[in-house]
Amino acid sequence: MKVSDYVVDFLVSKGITHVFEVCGGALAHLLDSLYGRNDISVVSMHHEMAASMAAEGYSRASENFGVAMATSGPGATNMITGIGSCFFDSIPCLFITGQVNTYEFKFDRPVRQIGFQETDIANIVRPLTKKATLITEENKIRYYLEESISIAKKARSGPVLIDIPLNIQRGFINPTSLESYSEKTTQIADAIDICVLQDVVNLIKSSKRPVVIAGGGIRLSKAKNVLLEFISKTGIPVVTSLMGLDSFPHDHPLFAGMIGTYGNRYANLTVANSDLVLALGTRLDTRQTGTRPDTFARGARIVHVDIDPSELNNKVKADCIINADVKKFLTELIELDFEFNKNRILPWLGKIEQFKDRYPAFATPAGDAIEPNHFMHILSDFLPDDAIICVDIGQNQMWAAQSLVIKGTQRFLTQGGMACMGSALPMAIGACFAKPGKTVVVIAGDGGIQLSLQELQTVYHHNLPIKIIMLNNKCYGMVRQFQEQYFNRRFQSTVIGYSNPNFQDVVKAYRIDAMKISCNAETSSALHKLFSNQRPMFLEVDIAMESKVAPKLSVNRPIEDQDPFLPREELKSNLFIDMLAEPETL
Ligand SMILES: Cc1ncc(C[n+]2csc(CCOP(=O)(O)OP(=O)(O)O)c2C)c(N)n1
Ligand SMILES: [Mg+2]
Repeated sequence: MKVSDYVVDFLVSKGITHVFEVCGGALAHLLDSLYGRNDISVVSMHHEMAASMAAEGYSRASENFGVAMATSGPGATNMITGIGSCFFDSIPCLFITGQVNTYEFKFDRPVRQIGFQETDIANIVRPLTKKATLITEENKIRYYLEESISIAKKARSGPVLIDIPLNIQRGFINPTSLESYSEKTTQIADAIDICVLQDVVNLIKSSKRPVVIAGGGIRLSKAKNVLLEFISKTGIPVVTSLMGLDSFPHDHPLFAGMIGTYGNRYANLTVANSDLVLALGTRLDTRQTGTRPDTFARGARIVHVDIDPSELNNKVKADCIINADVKKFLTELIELDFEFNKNRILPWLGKIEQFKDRYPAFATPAGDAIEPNHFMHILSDFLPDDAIICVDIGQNQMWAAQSLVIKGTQRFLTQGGMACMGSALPMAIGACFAKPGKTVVVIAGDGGIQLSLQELQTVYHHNLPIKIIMLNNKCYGMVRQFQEQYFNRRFQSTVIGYSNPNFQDVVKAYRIDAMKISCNAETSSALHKLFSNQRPMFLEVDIAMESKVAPKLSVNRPIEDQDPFLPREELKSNLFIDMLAEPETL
């Protein structure tokens, strides 16, 4: 049997339905093995970055793993950004690259290149993958495929790459006599120490202002339902990180918003004031804690649970660290069957409601102009309970995160660590193939969409029911806002030197229906139209260039003190903890 046929059979046996790729000579045999198959399909993208991110979207949406393929040299290097995104956000994904024949590969000879487009991609992506392997023997194909998938999916999950030279692709093997990979035993202890769990129970019982921070790990460990169970048992309010945004329903009475630099003010106040933080499956990144982690939740005992031991006691020092899968932690905690008197935290819940009333995530605009946070709130009403919302990078991402009401089984897919402009559209394409029939929405800005515009052709070609909503502020808004705050409005390269095409014309050139709105009165009917059919559609939403993401945490401020700043007396009246002195340097 040909090795390339074996690779395709292997993917099918793992439940893979689609492979995202851009062709090239070094992929020739793998592509040929995909020809005419009816158990797996090829989705030909128009840029390898998009192929890598479509695989990422497929993986995020399917909760299996995605596969992208590219040719050697530029094809392989173009995938690096998607590979890195999977690494930072713990997304299991298999990247397959074609390589020149092993007899044309330089190995350790002191030349730059021997074969045409020869590029040592495995070594290049090693710091961005859990494992990157150049295959030099046909008979190792089964071993490395099995090993790679096992490593990719095992917590903490992430991307793997397999580089397959042409002569290996076309080589012949006897599939029944191939070496297989047997998984090594996991290093995580089987049961969590009962004394540690008991300590956590005691902390919960004695706390008056507890809060759960749900991170991306809740989704990754499939702990959404057990988290809901834990919350209904204890009545503890929940905030999420950006990555954890879809791990708890926003219409739940105990949902208290998203925390962080661009977090909801009420969410940040909740964490700042808490006396017990249960941080579950979150790395407590600087974007969540602010630039001074020592000031973060400084009145609270912190219990930090994470599958990755290196993330524990990393930026934030916790009182109790537990290296475990969060699903396992929550399940074992619930099994202890402890009683928790919910009444003791009623005043705390009342306070959180007060914060929500006082500092809502959006306001109804006074004039005609579209206010992005308000727009997101209206949009939520149109989204089916199982919609997959793919969100790009920039102000648009933060408005969506602050004000969409994520409910039912809705997904919110966005890149956290890599945060690459132009990622939402290809991720949506991947999500569409992973979950056919679901409404898939893209939210992007005018700057970001241009990095993936060519993929409108993929959308058209497959008639994917993707609803693209582009917020047009005619600039790189997120960086412009930064320049306004810290660079005295010197808008180099965000406004100066930046321009847009006529998006309506461009989108129509791809034979996709396009609409545009510029005032509030048009919003509802446009959204109605957008979601009235199963065709791809594009909605351009004109917003003011000056639109800001607010609130926003400035450098050196603790999370409770976001910009626009509250009068000091008002901030003080919101705090159960001591107010910090003004920072000396901003
Ligand atoms: C590939 C890439 N290049 C640069 C950046 C830095 N960056 C972050 S947000 C942003 C501006 C995004 O502009 P736009 O897509 O119009 O969104 P807006 O902030 O205006 O909503 C830039 C340039 C990035 N995240 N990704
Ligand atoms: Mg913009």
